[in-house]
Amino acid sequence: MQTKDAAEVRIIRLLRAEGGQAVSGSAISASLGISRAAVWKHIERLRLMGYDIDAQPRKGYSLDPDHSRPFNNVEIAASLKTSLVGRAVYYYPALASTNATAFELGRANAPDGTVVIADSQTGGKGRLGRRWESPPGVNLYTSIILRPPVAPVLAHHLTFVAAVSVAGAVAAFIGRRPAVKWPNDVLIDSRKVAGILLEMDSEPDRVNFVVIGIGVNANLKAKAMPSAIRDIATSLSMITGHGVDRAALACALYSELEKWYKIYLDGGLAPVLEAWRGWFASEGKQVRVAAFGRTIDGVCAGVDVDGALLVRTQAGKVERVVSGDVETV
Ligand code: BT5
Repeated sequence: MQTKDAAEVRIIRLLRAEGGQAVSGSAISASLGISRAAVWKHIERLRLMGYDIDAQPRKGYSLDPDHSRPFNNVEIAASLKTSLVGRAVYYYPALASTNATAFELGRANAPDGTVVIADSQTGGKGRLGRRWESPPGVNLYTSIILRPPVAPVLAHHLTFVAAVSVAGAVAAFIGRRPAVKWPNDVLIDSRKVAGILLEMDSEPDRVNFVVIGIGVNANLKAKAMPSAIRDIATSLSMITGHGVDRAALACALYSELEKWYKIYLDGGLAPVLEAWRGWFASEGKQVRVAAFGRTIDGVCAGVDVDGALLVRTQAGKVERVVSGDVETV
């Protein structure tokens, strides 16, 4: 686990601030309040984590600014601009599911805003027992623990908080606007680039915590795409034609999430839904909804104040859908 205040995170920040110039061991030790031997130990560990740190006698340590940045919890904690989301960062090379690990951490009283990240998942989960393809080395798989002071029946609001956050972060990386599909997909050119899975631990009238699981296809290449999603998925790099720094993507996502979570806590769902509608592309379109073994065909009439999907059927009746899968037809 890393936090913004951990020694290795502070060393990376210090070295980065010098833009490749050397910082003496004694300056680092004074700044962090630790011995020079301890500084050396941390530098050794950082090198093992993939940081290209040079040590020169009498000059000190420097970090090559042009070297590609590794993807780990030090890098994420060092780049964070948030105060709540990411206050504790857990990184793992491989997990069954970041949501499952976040759930365990939540039960063990991990603080509000704790995040879990994995480079790969062996059992990445979608909704309703579906699978989230999670190959190593390319994408972002992260889960965020939040402890909102809301009743369990309102916890699904956080799906919308997450969706506007993911859409905002994705837009910043590709330089154009993605679309959100009700309730939880982010699409570019009708292909899925990100998915959101909300899980919660609650008592009858109180949410203990929610886990917001987010998967974003970042550097997945068309050729490497698992066959199950080849025809329906895309990635940020497929859209932009260049690679994405996953630590920067994670931090952009955490900043957006912190911003929208605060807006939700201060103003309720209304301002979040207003933003969400701005990304929603299905209103006025012919849709087919599969919900609880039932199929509803009709024209999408938007979402109501609680985020439920409204579908006007041919008979003129407006159906209200709280959970299901929507296809535009
Ligand atoms: C979702 O479910 O879209 C929620 C996905 C959440 C994944 C994150 S990763 C971090 C965290 N830890 C987890 O274990 N999960 C969360 P759903 O709406 O049910 O969509 C699942 C469907 O999306 C699958 O049936 C596939 O059709 C498609 N799919 C699977 N993997 C994909 C991928 N990498 N990119 C795009 N589409 C994918």
